[in-house]
Amino acid sequence: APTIQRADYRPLSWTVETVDLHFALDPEATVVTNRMLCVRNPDADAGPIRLWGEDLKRLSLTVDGQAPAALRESGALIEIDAGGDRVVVEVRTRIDPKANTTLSGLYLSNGGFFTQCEAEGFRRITCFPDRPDVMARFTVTLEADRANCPVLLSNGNLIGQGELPDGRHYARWEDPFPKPCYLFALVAADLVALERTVQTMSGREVLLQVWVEEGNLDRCGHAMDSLVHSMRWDEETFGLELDLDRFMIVAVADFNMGAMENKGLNIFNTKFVLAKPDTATDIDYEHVESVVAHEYFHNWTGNRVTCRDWFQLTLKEGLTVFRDQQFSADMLARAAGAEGAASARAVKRIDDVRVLRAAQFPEDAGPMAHPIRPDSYQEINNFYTATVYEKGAEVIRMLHTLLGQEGFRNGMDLYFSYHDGEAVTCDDFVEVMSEANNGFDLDQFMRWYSQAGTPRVKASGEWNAAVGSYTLTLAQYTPATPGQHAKLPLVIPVAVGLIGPDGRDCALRLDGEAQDGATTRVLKLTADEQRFRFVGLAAEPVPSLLRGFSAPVVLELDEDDARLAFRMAHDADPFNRWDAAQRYAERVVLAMAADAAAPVPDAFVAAFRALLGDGALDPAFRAQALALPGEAYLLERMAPAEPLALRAALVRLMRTLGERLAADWLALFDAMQVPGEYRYHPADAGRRALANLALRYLAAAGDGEGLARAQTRFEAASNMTERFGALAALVQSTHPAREAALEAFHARYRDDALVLDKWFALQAGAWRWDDAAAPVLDRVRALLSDPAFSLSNPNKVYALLGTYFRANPGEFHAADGSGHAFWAEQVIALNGRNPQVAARMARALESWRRFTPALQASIRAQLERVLASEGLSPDVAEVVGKALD
Ligand code: BAL
Ligand code: ZN
Repeated sequence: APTIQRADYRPLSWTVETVDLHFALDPEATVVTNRMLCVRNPDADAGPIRLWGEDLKRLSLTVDGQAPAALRESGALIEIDAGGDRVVVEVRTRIDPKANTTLSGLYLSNGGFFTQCEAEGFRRITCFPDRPDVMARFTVTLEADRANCPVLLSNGNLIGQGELPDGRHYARWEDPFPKPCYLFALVAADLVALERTVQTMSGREVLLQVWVEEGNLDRCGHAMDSLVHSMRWDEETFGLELDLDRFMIVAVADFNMGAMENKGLNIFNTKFVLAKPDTATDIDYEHVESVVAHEYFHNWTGNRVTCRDWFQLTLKEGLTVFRDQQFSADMLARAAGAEGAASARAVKRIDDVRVLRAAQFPEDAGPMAHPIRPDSYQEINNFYTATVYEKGAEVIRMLHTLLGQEGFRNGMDLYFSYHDGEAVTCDDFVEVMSEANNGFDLDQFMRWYSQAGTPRVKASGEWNAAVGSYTLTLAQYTPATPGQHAKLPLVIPVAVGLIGPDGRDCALRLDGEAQDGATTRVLKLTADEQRFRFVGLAAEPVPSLLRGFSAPVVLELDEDDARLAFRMAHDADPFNRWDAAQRYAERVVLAMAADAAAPVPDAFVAAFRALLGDGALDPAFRAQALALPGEAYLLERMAPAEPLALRAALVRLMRTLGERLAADWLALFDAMQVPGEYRYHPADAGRRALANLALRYLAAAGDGEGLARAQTRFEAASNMTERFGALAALVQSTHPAREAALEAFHARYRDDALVLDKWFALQAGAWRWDDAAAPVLDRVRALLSDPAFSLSNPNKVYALLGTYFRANPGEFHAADGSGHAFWAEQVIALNGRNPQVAARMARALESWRRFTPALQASIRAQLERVLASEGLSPDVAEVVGKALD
């Protein structure tokens, strides 16, 4: 596929002012009539009207009612010559939603019609200038069979509805706000809604609806509450109000992404809407809340102000992820009360950083590495990445840190006052941030938008006892990434504290500055290397750097075990306290992976035990601090990566911590029981998480009492968090009850697709604790033919295949190459059905060059096999091609 370059952006010669769409919906032959008022763009060069269409049967195309004078086609692009400044182009197309397995454009799910248009799905519905910089006002008429599709929804406000002959009916919708076509949506299905009416900050009444299949109505309450909380938060935090009379969320079981922010009609993967205690875990509840918030926040950051072109994707995604992270942190802090707020915020920060390290750091170090604002792509769908989203959010967070809460808010206000209703660029955003802050210099900061790769910050300290000064030297470098060899220094905010020998933070004073009593301050690292001299210190301090993870970098700092244990016990910054535990665990596990005979150090067990038993610490925080670093992250830290050795080390470490701390874990489990009926509340969730973690360690150690507790909990649990936690512990053991528990779980939830996803994932992600046990691949293969599994449903693919490929490296990278061959088989099978999903699975092997030579040879052969396969989609071709490059 051709490569598209950011630098090639040109405005279109013609845009669209209004569009009137008519859908005669039919599962196999839907006819779409699209009447566009096309207008010449005064800011562009003269040229033809450009439309894109893909997989369409074009029935007719007229310009002002006539056949066009000249029409040229090349691939998906259609060019039409037109005179004058305003013309009406009418296109009729026929599409086959039933045959559309890509889930992009118009498709069927359980008999209903749904759409997904971002990034370029609209061109699979009709011919249109399918770019985000074309913002038009949409009016939409839907016609469908009333019995099959009693509910007909589109963006905006309902302006008409009625009956038609032959059992059909129609609805007409009008969206008052101009929007790009990627925000268009329709739903025609048999659904019911949970409704609520609320008042916005200016006193307007708005109708909120969550639409689901009838049997799911009892699982919508949390999504509705989350929506109301999101609305309030955006009003209070940014002064942003809902701009429509009606806001709808629709749940659909077949969906490529998590959810989609279509104007006024958000379409969601059921996974991020449905929740009730018996079927959803605390983590599911959290995810529902944050995804509802994310999509709702897009209404301003994404819809009212959108992207000029797809290279600017992080303009809306990085900013909106930052907003949803802040929202979740505020919600957690509020629930925790004044005393627990800091810890609650840190727990959220830890969650976000775990995701960044597990998904984004490897991406930044692999063949798909790209800046948060990429310079080129072959297939835009491949760039909905952890870099654009999560690193993008980190970049916004750094802006927030540099400008402060108020400065950031001023910048946001100015952004909307300048750009409401426009399609803009990342430069536009950063420019208003600067302007709203007295011209704050952000020129160098812009490098975060153009440089790929995870920067390294190397820190070292020098203590001068004679004068009581501590000189911190910070140096930065960013490793080369594909196509970007030379890197320039970035603006890196480094939040610093200095811990005294008594474990308390020292008051910070830089040489030449007055004492202000602060114990954490943000240093701005802008050069390759800088020194910061702290004075007035009574004794040599222990540095605590990058507090709160103030920048998305790898911190390189020589700390011995004793110092890590000290910070694990004393760092006043809860994020860094967690990070010290992670660093210590990483060091121990990597040493064990390098040497199968290396023991688990007593000092580590002691430091772990101290955290475990520290009742002053919030349970949710302890659950984070006692969980080992993620396997994907650890692999990233190994050179070369040896997944089997790493797994063996993790098995041994889990076992040892389970055995040596068995009594502590048992006591902790008992102490963390949550009495009474289930409610989703962060405090309860923290206790349940810690209890579940205790069971994991006990099960890993094969502890009889622990396993008995797991079995009892599994059988008696009143909610999914406890039931699934117990099941997960049993599965992570060699206990004979393991299989029976899996079967019982299946029997109980056989008709519940979302719960079965958990069941698939648990088995695909299982570790082997018994050398004689069969490879997990045997189980994954068997599950492929389970009646509940389907390659056509993305959630099923992510649960079974995604978990095996991405979350079970110790099995997937079996030395005989069986996992790799299976990967190729499945990627090829998916490619023909759903290229987006196939490409996501394909990415599981992109970092193959980091592995040992034998694994590299095995993976390369399978990458080549996929590349040579027939009918490869541009999506998969880009991933595999870049991996082999
Ligand atoms: N815009 C795609 C889905 C999301 O990021 O909300
Ligand atoms: Zn988004």
